[in-house]
Amino acid sequence: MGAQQVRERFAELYGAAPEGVWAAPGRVNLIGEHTDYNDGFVMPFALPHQVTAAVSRRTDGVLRLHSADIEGEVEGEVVELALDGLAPGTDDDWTAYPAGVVWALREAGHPVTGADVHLASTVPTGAGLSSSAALEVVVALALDDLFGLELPRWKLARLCQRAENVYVGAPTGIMDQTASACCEEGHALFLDTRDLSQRQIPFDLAAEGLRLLVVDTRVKHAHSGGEYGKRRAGCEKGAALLGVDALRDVAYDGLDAALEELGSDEDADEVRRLVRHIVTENRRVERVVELLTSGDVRAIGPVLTEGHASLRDDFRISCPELDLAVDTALAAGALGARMTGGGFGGSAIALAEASAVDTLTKAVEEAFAAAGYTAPRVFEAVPSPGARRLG
Ligand code: GAF
Repeated sequence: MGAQQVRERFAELYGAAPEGVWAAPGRVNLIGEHTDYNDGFVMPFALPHQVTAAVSRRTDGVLRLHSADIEGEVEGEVVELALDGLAPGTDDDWTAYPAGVVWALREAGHPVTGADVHLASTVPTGAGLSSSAALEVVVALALDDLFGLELPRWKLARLCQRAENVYVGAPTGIMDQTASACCEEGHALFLDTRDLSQRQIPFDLAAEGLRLLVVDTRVKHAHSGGEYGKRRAGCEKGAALLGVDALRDVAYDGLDAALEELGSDEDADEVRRLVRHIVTENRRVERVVELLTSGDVRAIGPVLTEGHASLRDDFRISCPELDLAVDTALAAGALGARMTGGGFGGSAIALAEASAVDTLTKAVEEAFAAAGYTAPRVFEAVPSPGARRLG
């Protein structure tokens, strides 16, 4: 959605031009899944798909929200909310994300006195590509600019996470908001979620003759549902049983000893599997960083595929559509493939030679049709810029 279109629609809705237009992207996570609430490592990059927001300040304690095209919703009326009435659990539709950000900013003591907001999104929703984080971050960045808050990007991400955890009620980690706020074009973001230290890792696939395809299975997922929270609770239980602050503290070399310590009865089995995924996944992120920094991009393929097996067999958050996308991509010549994001639906990614893209896309589409699944949406993901002001 172009900035000009969003600006014009804002003027139609609110009767004056907006003070500015901002954009924040969705993301693909290359590797490092469910590690973020275990103080671990993640490695997302920004998509070209983004949420664009035209925003003006208000001084009367009113927040007006309008969205052009939140997927699955008919374009509705302008929603008007009183800032003093904002409270966790009061909104149960898309407005909870921007309203939650305003609530989190004010709760942290920032002087936000109201706003008119018009949003348009090109990020597929429920596809594991962080459409909600993009929605939060674009609003946070616009308000930060307009009210002169000058918050660092990591802090904006934290406030957005608070909006999602407390206001919306989804117990997610910090990866998606940080990705949307901090990613850079042509790079993947190596983020240590313990202290939020970051490194931008050059990730120029085109220069290598490679492509990264996203297969949106169209199986919708939601993190406020119970399964995400159950995995999180299981990881916390594992950390407590092992006497560490977070599973990040279990060293890869000490994994066998840790698994033994957890015992071998049936009850311990689930926790053991969760621990094994987190510890090996952190190692995989480090491995991908090493390979990318040494210029061996093709060699990350098998590491991605290993990550999928771990999410499917140990963390148990894949689904038949994601497995079919991954298996078909690999059989059609992908160098590596895995599900990406929170799981239970959403998207898979496949790393492939540029020359293999058409064959691979066709193979996935045919496999979905043969299985009787809804047609997937397959597109190329190019590492794109993070959140920014457009005008
Ligand atoms: C979702 C969450 F929002 C993230 O915090 C992260 O846990 C991810 O699932 C899994 O890696 O996107």
